[in-house]
Order: sequence, then structure tokens, then C-alpha cells
Amino acid sequence: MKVGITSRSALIVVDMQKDFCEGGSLPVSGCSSIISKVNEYVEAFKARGLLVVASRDWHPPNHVSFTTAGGPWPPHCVAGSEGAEFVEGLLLPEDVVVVSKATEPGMEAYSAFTSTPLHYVLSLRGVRRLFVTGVATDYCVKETALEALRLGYEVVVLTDAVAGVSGETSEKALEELVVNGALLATGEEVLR
Ligand code: VGL
Ligand code: ZN
Repeated sequence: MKVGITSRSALIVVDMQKDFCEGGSLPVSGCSSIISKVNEYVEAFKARGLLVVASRDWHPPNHVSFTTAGGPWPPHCVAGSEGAEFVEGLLLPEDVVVVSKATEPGMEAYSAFTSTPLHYVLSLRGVRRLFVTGVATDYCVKETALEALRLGYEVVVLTDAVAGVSGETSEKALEELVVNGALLATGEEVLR
């Protein structure tokens, strides 16, 4: 089965942070409801001794993407703030690799590969297939998955464990990902 978890697979949990979930400053609807599914995937990768990566949006207080600096988003995920913490109930393994992104004031970065050691970490562990979960489908999940495809990884987007800012652009994002070679799958196909 082409979407199976192989010995050269890793899981990435994209930006499952308080500010992106219900009650946060930039809530993505559906964020809270995917937490238990993300946990199931984390457990499956952990049980197989496979790498789990968690990315986090980690902005300086004056980040260019904030409305306060002329950008499109309300201030969110300020490094070290409560809103930037991983959402309550998310069960990450002790040896999770945390990747912080968009840490420079003047640079937006939706992809977890941009200016981070993610590609290096995955290469070092021999990872070939990347399973993608988290938020937002239409921004950071999309750009992270597209970059992974460009870098030559096999990419499986776990559609029952992602949530987007808008339904319409999330659907478009998934279509674009498929056009670029990503596979879409759910727990019924992947977890068994
Ligand atoms: C994100 C908007 C702004 C994301 C990050 O994680 O998808 N979206 N910053
Ligand atoms: Zn951001």
C-alpha cells in the first residue's frame, strides 16, 4: 500500500499551537477537533520508533505578518508567549524534534523548511516519506508539503488531521498538493 508507514517515514505536526486553536488570537476552525486524531498518528509513529517533528510559528513581537506592522494577520504565536505554546491535549513524544519558524522580524515563512534545520534532520535520519498533519491546510500545511515535494520526499497529507483557515482555499490547497504529487490519506488507510 502506497500510503503505508514505512521504516523511512516521519510525521510532522504543523503549528498545533494555542493561538491557532479555538480561543487563540488567530483561531483555525477545526483545530481543536483534530487534536485526538493527531495524537493517534503520533502514537503510531512513536510505537514504530519513528521520528515525530512538531513545527511551531515563533514570531518576534514586531513580525512583518502582523496587522500592527502592516501585515495580513492579527498578532499570533509570539515567541515565548502562552499563545505560542503547543495546544493543550496534544501528546508529543519526549524525543519530538521541535522546529521553530518565521523567527525573523522581516520575513514570513509558512513552510517549516524555510530557514530551519528540518531538511537536514530528515535527511540525517534517512527519511523518505513525510506524513503531514496540523494547521493551517491553506497556509503552513500547504507550503510545508509543497516544499517537501520539491525536496524529493514522498508526501502523504492526512486529511482527517488537518484544518484550514477557509474551506474553499483548503480544498484548493489539497488539489494543488495532489497535482504536485502528494497523496491524500486518512487513518483508516494508514493506521492498522
Ligand atoms: C499560519 C497564518 C499565519 C499557519 C502561520 O501556521 O498556517 N497561518 N501564520
Ligand atoms: Zn504566523
